[in-house]
Amino acid sequence: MGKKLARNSSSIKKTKSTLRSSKSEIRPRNPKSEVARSGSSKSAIRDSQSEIPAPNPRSQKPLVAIVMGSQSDWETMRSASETLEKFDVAHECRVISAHRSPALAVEFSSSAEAKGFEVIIAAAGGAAHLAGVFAAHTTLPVLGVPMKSDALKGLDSLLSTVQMPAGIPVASLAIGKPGATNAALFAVAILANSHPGLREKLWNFRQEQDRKIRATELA
Ligand code: RP5
Repeated sequence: MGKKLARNSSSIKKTKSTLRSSKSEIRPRNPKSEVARSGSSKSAIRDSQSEIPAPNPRSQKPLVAIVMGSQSDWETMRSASETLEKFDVAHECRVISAHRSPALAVEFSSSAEAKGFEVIIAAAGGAAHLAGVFAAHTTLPVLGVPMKSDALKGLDSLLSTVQMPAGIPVASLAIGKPGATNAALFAVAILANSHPGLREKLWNFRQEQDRKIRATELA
């Protein structure tokens, strides 16, 4: 791994111009202004850290949809949004429930590909059907994030998300924030297949993690 990272480091230097040109393909901008939400007014959203950010209509088309079953999932799923922002990946965040708004879940998932989304991240807790319902209505990759639940600490969400019957796949991540962060990183890895600048950013991210571990000294 060390060798591969070092090799990649030199290739990254060579491809800085590639990175610059690919930025436009992924997205210029204020990432906070590019995510969508459902709920109250824009000013209320700006005033509250707990609210899902409002969309900027002038922004580039989002490539990733982050959907979650409830507003209560946002505190966890914020990590997915923040991770995508680090990679300058345009995304949209929405509350959509497989149970409480089933028609909206079908409507959004069925039209996601036509709208230009390339990856769906779906988070839900308890009897967590959201990722499975989305996967049933689109052939886009669906990454499921099980939310930590009060009753069973997320084991219910994990099993509901991961145990998809053969034929309709959902890629299930870890319970809670680690899963939210990794779902975003996984989305970046998928997008990197068709957006080459992201491959370089992913390697930079890995190298930074590697550097931090090597520099860690225990007191
Ligand atoms: C699921 O039920 C949501 O994804 C959430 O994790 C869980 C609890 O929702 P609230 O009762 O907090 O709205 O649908």
